[in-house]
Amino acid sequence: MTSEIVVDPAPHPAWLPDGALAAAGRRRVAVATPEPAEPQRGGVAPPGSDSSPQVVATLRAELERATAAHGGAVVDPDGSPDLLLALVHEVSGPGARLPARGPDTSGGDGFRIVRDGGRVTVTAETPTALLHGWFHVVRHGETAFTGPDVDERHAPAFALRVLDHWDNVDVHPVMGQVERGYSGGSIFYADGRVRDDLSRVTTYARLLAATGVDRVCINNVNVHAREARLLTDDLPEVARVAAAMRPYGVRTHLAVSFAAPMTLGGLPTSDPLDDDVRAWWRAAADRVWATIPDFGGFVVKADSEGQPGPFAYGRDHADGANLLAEAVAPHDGVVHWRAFVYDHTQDWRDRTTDRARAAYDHFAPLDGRFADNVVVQVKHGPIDFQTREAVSPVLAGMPATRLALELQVTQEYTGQQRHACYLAPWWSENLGFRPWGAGEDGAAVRDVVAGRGPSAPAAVADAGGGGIAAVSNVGDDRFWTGHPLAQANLYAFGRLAWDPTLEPAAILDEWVGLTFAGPDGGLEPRVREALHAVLDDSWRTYESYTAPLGVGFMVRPGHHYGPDVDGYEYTPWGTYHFADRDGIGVDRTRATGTGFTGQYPEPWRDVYEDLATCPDELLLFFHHVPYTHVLRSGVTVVQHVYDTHFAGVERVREAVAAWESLADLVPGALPADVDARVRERLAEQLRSAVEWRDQLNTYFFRKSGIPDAHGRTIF
Ligand code: GCW
Repeated sequence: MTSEIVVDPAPHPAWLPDGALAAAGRRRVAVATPEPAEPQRGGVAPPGSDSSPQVVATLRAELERATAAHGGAVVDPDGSPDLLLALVHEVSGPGARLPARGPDTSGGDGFRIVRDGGRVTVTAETPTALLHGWFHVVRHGETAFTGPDVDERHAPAFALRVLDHWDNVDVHPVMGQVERGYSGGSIFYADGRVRDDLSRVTTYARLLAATGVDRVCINNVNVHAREARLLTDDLPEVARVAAAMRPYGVRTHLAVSFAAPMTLGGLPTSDPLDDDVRAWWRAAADRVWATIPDFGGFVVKADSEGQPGPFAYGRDHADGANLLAEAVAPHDGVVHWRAFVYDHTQDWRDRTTDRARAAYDHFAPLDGRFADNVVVQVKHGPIDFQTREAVSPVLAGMPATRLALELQVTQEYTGQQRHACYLAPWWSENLGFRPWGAGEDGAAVRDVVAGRGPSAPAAVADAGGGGIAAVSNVGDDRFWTGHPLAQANLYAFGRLAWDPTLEPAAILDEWVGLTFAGPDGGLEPRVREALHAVLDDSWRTYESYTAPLGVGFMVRPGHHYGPDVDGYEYTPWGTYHFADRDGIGVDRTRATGTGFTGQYPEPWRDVYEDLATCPDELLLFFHHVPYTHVLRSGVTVVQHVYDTHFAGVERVREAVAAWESLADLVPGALPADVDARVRERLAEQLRSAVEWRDQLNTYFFRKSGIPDAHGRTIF
């Protein structure tokens, strides 16, 4: 008989294996509610009803599950539990009121945790906040109980913490089931409809609740004809998805098409100032909230890459966004309106048009005109989720607007979940970027999107800003994310959405401790070490063997995987590097280039403008320089390309070796299926890194004629 690997059809438990619940599960635990909040009808509240009783039921089920697995017990609140989770009308004790309330948030999301002589009490004003408190305890394992006495308050930095799915209902002929998805099909849709079995969606909501994400937009921002109908004919199906996530306090959003009044409503126009169009959107929103009372809101990509928008009617994006805002306002809904607007039919011969300028040029003049329930959602960089690019100046240019930072967890440009690339360090850099330097009290991007940017008006501040959003990397793959180690990116996004000041290495440590917890909650220390070795610097490693010095792209057009230096050079997409025999880079200066540097406030407008002060890692993003330009490291641009590409491959080899050093732990501390998948991905990463190295080095050698100073092999 051949030995077959039996594949467990259940999804991988990610960061919530039963072992991760061991510390709490061994103890006496209790839930207290101020008044009976038991759900009606056999434990399940009717779909669309208030989520609170359901989340209380979830919490009880979590405790039952943990104690059943680990020998503890669920006891009465007055039975001197080791852990008491108590819902209270108002969190009392030292400190101010819990923050993170806004008109469109689900209430106080924070909780208080007190540890006193080994007894832990968590109090919160809402069941969802209490659930977050429970997962906080889980995350801390034994130390949640054995650590020194504490009295702490925890609340999310951002009121809105969203994952956007680019999932299509129908398989798109080019983009597939999930646009830029590298983890199989959609967890929401199969066979052209919402899945019958949505249990996996509930498991997903559980994983998200354990990180801090509390909203999910369930369809692609490129809204095709089939997907548009989620807003109308398919509402009962959307309600089923919402019901699947509600038990974990996760709210549902939909991406909608700006042309819906025409394509779905049969109107002759979608003009945002047309009365019939306004009435159509109001009626559409009324129907949505009548079906799903805790629905979150709409996400819109308009006038971008072929999606319809207000420009067709000579209107601007404030007109467009406010049209939808008016429709959802009676329901406390929110509109996430994306700032990703640029000309994708550019003439490559035209050196004056600069895609990097587009979002600011379109949106900054509209500051102050957006309704209070509009969030303008801004990609972190001015181009498109590159491995390295400058921080978008839009984030500093719209003080009177609720802005959200948009990140990409799915690794479109960062190795497509075939390469291990832990993105938290990159996101942290963006969140911590200070657009005004030490000025404006040193405010950072994370302050701006929390509504605490300089001169934020009360409406922006009170709403807690626009928060954070990211494109999910999840699919119906057994490991959720294709590459098992890409789960760390999803986890890290959720944790940074809750607390953007967390250290990436500390987040990774949490993720490892939970994900690789043994049955009793313990972790083999070598697993921790190896995962830090593989992941801590993996984003910089990826950067080193791909596009250099902030120039971006150089990927294969269309699918965006693997090297193709000139792939986009003569295309309409506006993503050029301008390499010739003498030099490379995009001149975005005010003096001689596109003037993009002028979109930044001081100090960056001058720091980036001047070759002498522009940071090397963004050199080619802002300047066109000769290959012989000497970097701060003392080497020339072309030598830097050679050095980093050779070194990058060696670092991938080291990652492979670090993983292989765990071979004796398989199976056991390291499950065989995880090991097999990671090995397969690492082999592809190494192959691909070699390809990147050789193509990039050869390209620049052939262009410049300058040999490698160390005489290494270039083709
Ligand atoms: O990065 C680009 C992707 C598109 C995507 C677009 C966007 C959903 O290549 O696939 O479309 O960004 O963010 O809208």
